[in-house]
Amino acid sequence: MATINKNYDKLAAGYLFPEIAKRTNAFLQKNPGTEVMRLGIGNTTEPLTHTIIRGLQIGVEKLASVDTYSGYGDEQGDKRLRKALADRYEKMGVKLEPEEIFVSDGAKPDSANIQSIFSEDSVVAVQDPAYPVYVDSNVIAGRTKSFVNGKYEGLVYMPCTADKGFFPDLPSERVDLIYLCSPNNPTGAVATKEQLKMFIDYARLTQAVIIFDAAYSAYISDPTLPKSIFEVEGAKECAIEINSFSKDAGFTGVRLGWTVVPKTILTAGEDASKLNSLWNRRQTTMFNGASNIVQEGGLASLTEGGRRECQSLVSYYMENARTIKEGLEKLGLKVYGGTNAPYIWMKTPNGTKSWEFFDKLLNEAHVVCTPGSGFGPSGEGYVRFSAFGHRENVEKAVKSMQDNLRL
Ligand code: PGU
Repeated sequence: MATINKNYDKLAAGYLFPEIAKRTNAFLQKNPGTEVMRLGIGNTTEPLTHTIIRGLQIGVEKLASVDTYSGYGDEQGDKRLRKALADRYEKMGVKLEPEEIFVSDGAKPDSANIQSIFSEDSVVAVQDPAYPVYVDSNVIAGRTKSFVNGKYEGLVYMPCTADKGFFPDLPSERVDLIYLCSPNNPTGAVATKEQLKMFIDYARLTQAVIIFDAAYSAYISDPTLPKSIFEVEGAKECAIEINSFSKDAGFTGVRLGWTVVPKTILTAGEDASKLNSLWNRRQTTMFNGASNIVQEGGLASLTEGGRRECQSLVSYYMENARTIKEGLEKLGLKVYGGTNAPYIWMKTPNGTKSWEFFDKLLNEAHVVCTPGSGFGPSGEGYVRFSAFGHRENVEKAVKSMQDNLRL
């Protein structure tokens, strides 16, 4: 008799973004013909650039001829792409072997799956609020107990509050795995080198491992802020980094990402290369490599021309971020983020709960946001706006909020 993985029953709610889509669709059914402006999910809207399209076309053309056709590739990714990514790190002063870089079909699956190479009884710490995948994947893996008062028992929440610039203090109890995300989803805060160093020193001292999600690193324009945790001394001994082609190359639907597992990470009683070989084992067993067509597109995005074009995509979305930020500020609202990050994190007025404000915004201004409480208990009383919309839509949303929102 089959029994289900009961850990799924522990999950407090449905996955955040389908829940938002469900509520938006319910609103549209009740109000047919209403134009809704979506600043909820961080989903890209602008077309792929010329160089990337050409790269993808090359990938397709190769499949049309017996001489250049390829079937299954290396599960870890095309060697050329791993090398190009290593070169990209080198430009930041970070030396990595291509064998330390694993190409994947995106940062979401990697950030959900990475926990599987750690022991079941690992104590996990997350920033609060955080991208929900870190928490939910550990709940499913059985590392938590019940959901009580907005928190999973057994999970260590590191509050990220406005008074501390949305960066957490070190955990006060002993933890084994620490998820950090910078630029942060949802708060838009970017960690400084000093802040990361504090966590790296802690991790080295306690042999904890940091899982660093850098999916939005391309949005950092301040040269003093680190785009990779490996820019900070000591990180190669304690950190795994996850990244994506989604947010700068526009691959949200195309699907491509990568994870760096250095061969120098210290874990209790194991060789330093053990985590690298475990992730290799995991990927070769459970993943058959990213699409060969898509990897050609990824390679094209890393050429000089490709990088330049991606930079203009990033600037486009950052202009949206500015429009949203200034629009909300004009309404007298308190906002954070949106300068080196594509998310604007807004304090709801008059202590309104996040979901309540979500409904108010949808009903009054026909704008969709993401309720902060969906990212963790410290997100209550905030909402997140995504800058990944089409300009016209973003401008309409801001105007509608200014004209229709009753504050
Ligand atoms: N990591 C972070 C921190 C993210 O915010 C997202 C997307 C990803 C990874 C996903 O990267 P892929 O390479 O595309 O897999 N966050 C979006 C989309 C929601 C979702 O479920 O992924 C968001 O709105 O938060």
